[in-house]
Amino acid sequence: FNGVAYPIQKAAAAMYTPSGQAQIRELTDSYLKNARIIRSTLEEYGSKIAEVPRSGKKDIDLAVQAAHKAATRWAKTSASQRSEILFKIADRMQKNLEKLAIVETWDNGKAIRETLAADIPLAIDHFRYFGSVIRAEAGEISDIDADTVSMEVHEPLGIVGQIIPWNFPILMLTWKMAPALAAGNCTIIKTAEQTPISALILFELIGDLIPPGVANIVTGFGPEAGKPLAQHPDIKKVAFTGETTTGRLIMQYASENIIPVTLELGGKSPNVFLESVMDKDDAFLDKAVEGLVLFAFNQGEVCTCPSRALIQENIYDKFMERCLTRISAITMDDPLDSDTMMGAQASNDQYEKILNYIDIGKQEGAEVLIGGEKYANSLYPQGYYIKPTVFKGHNKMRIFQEEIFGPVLSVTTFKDQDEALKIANDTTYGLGSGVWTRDIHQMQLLSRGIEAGRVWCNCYHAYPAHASFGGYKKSVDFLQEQSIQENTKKGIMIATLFKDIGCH
Ligand code: TXE
Repeated sequence: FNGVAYPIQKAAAAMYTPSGQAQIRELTDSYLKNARIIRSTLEEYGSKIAEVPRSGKKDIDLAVQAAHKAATRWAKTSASQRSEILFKIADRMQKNLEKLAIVETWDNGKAIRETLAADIPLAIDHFRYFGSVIRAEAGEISDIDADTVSMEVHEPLGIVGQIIPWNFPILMLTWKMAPALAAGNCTIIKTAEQTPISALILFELIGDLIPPGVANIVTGFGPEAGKPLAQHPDIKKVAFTGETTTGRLIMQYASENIIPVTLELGGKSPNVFLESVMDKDDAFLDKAVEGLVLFAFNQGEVCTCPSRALIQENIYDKFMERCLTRISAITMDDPLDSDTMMGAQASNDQYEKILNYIDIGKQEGAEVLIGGEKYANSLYPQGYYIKPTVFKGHNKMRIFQEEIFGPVLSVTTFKDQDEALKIANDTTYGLGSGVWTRDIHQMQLLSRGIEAGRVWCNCYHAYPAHASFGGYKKSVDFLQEQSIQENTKKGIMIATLFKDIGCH
């Protein structure tokens, strides 16, 4: 992990630390000019910024026809031709980094420092990654007997349907589209109705690089545009990211035509903090606290964000005191301001959902340690801002069991390793998780014992394209489509000292 210069690590560094702030400043100098222009065009809160098509079955049919025309020729292109196109897409995105970051912030509400330093650079890196690995992909030959060999070759599926959510519009699109195109498939992407704009702008930017019909984009609502896509008899695979109940529907639709499905659904990611995070000078402790605060409170609209913190009871007081101090330092302001650490929630629905869960937590008797209410941003007083919130309670509460998808952290304590494991696995989800300890034995035990597709150890939310990820239980199979050869994996990512995450 040390030495992997990965954009999200830099983004992480940039969030809270003085040196990180300087890095972000460098990135944002030229951007700020644009941001001011954009801001001055936003006359009042709630103004319309764009109109997008509300597509339906007819549009899906058109997209499938377009893909159908392109599919045979595209499938016959060489891996190096496709690789070159993916690299060109990455280069074009790199040149337009600021534009894409601003649009993404506008579309979703997340802070510009995230889109500028994480979302868009990660997307660019994934196009480069899949442009590279497709050239290295090799089949296998088995010797059957002296006269016979059996060959395994990889062939594209054809047209794939990809339905994405609103929390990482461009990155989510990339996670789905880059491997599909690399493998020689044509794709039809259905964006989330809340955030269609950045994906359209991206397509405008890269449209001339991709042969017509190979990559198609459709905007609109789930039941109107997503359903006919998942049901379409000419679709050979559906990839979906979103809510678990929607995932179930997608499986039903796809089953009508026996279409294989990849689902990435919700999460309730436990992060276990063991007593050995305490060290002589508190350096390790501070890093662990930083890791939790940084990733729990970037709007919390990340399927793997640490939404449950399990803290060993003998370190709870000191740990929590530091944690709350860090949380109080989080700045919430205009998402386009590069000093803003936490932006707005993505939509009114999501905002209401989170506030409702905050009420549920209070009614369940959980103790509010910080936050627990909306935040009135001076620039957009009616914007969808919620204060970073920490509840103390127990794992049977709904706020510990259900996906809130907001800046709400549910905290509980445990006595020993066995109890930690029991609490961590007491959930229907199994997506992300974290283990924080200086004891390698505990790390090994917990990282193998936690039922989650990714266990980060002494680090968090690093998403290198070349690190595997899976999913357990109702989270199904996270990022399976990231791998061109599909299979389910559990990824354990260990950072020895957590130093390159740049918390200090
Ligand atoms: O998700 P939906 P929503 C969770 C999170 C959030 C909740 C609701 O807890 O609060 O889901 O978010 C399309 N047929 N996650 O309502 O509805 C929809 O148009 C076909 C976790 O936005 O699942 C969009 O493109 N498609 C998640 C996509 O599905 C349908 C990220 C996701 O929307 C459809 C987002 C239908 N019947 C939300 N209904 C994660 N794991 O990252 C909707 N869609």
